Amino acid sequence: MKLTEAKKSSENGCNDVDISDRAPSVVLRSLHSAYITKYLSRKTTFEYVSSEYLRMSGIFWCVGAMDLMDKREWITRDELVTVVLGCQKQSGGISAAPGHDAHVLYTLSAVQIAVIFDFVELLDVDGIVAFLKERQNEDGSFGGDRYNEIDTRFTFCVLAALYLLNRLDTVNIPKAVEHVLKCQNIDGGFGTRPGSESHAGQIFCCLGTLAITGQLELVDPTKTAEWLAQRQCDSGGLNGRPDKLPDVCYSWWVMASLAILGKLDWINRENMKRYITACQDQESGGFADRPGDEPDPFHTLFGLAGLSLLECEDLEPVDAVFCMTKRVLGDKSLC
Ligand code: GRG
Repeated sequence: MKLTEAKKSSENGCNDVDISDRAPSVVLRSLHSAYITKYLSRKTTFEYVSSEYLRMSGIFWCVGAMDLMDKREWITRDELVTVVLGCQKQSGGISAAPGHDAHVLYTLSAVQIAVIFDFVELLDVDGIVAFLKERQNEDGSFGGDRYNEIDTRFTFCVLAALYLLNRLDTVNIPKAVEHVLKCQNIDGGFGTRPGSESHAGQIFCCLGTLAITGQLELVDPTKTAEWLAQRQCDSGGLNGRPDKLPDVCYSWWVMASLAILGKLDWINRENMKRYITACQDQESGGFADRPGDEPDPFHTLFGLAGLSLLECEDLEPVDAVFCMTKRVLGDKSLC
């Protein structure tokens, strides 16, 4: 039975959830590492098979979550090298899984995995860079793949991957920044494209892009941070836009954005921690979007990363731009 029910909060008009007194309040580290190990070892489950289309990112979420808990020996470097190299296409880009098309989303995830397990030198870096460079349009925007759907997520993916590969100079940075600024709205937020609704995930991508390119001073931090801080509901959880339910992944997208702006103290940390820890599954391990829902690797990474931003429970410090530990990034860490 679900521990929570969605309810309308009378106080701020935001959809919210109740947190049960029985919900966990400390980080269940060993359960989470068991959950991740089991998730990647049971390759015939419906959950695993049906998520093939995003596999490379799924592996990054698992690898990233384990790295935040300082677990290194749960998977071999060789296994990850085989997976990543098996997905590099003739275009140079990397796909979610063998037989799928290359996309910037999975190319960034593959580069992040290679950085965490220290095998960038085994990648065809020139091929990756050529694929990423080709995604830029005349107006500075980036498409995700050869079909050229435009989204500020893809701008972030390209620039983050190039930064991690030391090849940022390959694309037109002033044009990329100009395009990102056109995606800002009068409420201080950013959307997928010029004129699109502000959304916390896109704000993260746009601020991350500006941080990577050293152009953060082009935004008014107060206005954007106000919009972000208003995402906190009475339960302590954060939503991604007004009048939506809280979701543990926004503990990352919103808090990382506030951290990039130097305004992480604009959310109530205690309530935030209470919400994130309540999203843990105390039987199987892993985090869900909301307390009592089914856990998955996506919410597990972003739940742990959110707790790391809050400096909780012995988790490795996380970089707010790359969602990777500062330990693996070394002097590449930005925030
Ligand atoms: C991991 C560092 C790192 C980068 C990846 C792909 C990407 C870069 C960022 C994605 C940012 C983003 C758009 C996150 C939002 C994801 C999400 C839960 C979307 C759901 O949107 P809706 O409209 O949900 O279905 P809401 O919460 O608005 O109801």
